[in-house]
Amino acid sequence: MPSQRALGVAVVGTGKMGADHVRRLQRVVSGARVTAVVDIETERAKTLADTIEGCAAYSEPAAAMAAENVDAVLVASPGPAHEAALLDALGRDLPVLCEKPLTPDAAAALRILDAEQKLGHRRIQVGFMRRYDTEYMKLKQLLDRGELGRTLMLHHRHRNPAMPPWFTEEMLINDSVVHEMDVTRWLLDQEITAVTVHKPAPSSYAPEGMSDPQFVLLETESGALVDVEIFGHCGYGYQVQAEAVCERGTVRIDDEHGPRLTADGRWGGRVAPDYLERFADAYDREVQAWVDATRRGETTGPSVWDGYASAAVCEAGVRSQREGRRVEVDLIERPAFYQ
Ligand code: ISE
Repeated sequence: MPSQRALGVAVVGTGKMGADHVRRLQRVVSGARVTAVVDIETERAKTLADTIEGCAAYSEPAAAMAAENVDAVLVASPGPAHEAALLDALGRDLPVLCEKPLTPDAAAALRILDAEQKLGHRRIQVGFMRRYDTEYMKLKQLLDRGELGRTLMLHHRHRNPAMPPWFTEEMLINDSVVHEMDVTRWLLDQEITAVTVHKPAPSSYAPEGMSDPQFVLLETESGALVDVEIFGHCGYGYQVQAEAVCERGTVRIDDEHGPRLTADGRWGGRVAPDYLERFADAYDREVQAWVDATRRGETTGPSVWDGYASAAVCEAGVRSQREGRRVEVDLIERPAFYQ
């Protein structure tokens, strides 16, 4: 692929996340332009394509990938649609940035893992954007330096103001806690071995059929314990916090994202309304890193192995959520290809 010209990207899925990535590719990131948008909602795709010069609308990912001006694919459709699009892209040896979750279940993730290995080189980066967030990156650097000794525990809090109407109880694990699963594996550089989901008496604002909030306990290979509070309907804003408890100190990342105002005998700041705002910089950095690596002919960042491993942890989490007991994670041995 010529590295001089801008990377032509097909964005698959034009919902909240896909539309934000289209804006980012067009206006924020350098070295790329959106040449195709894909959605089964054809009118929505067409309306978006019409705002971008040289961009065409498609209803099928495969048709967009066959277009001459498409060099790479950004997959931002709902999780169940990922597998087919990823297999199409691998079939054409096209570089992909795939939003999380890679796939909603581990069996589908394994099929992608096999297909990429058969291709013989990495082509897929998984969109775990927290790895590109400044605060998480600093936390990782601190833990990696080792001055604080081993990490014994991680405490995570993950609060959303409200979930969309189609959001299910399983998605609290597959769509939300999947971030903490990936971040835990990345920060501690080890796999998660077991999951236990506890459900406190639900908030009276929890929708029908969803116990909200939930408390998820992860165990890791080295015996570290990791808790995650996931709250889908906290009402007041989007808040993500983490604390590492190490042998010689603790490290916390939390709410210092904007100016702190002091007036009228009070101090305080603003809580972001959603993840697009809270993690805007992380998304920008993630997509820029993907475009840059792709133009160099490389694939970097979270791999299909990371996507598969977190899908396997999610599967254990959803079982624990249903059965109310501790569930061990069923993980294949890591292939040498992903070492
Ligand atoms: C959403 O899909 C995301 O990926 C957000 O990052 C996460 O915080 C939120 O809980 C999910 O619903």
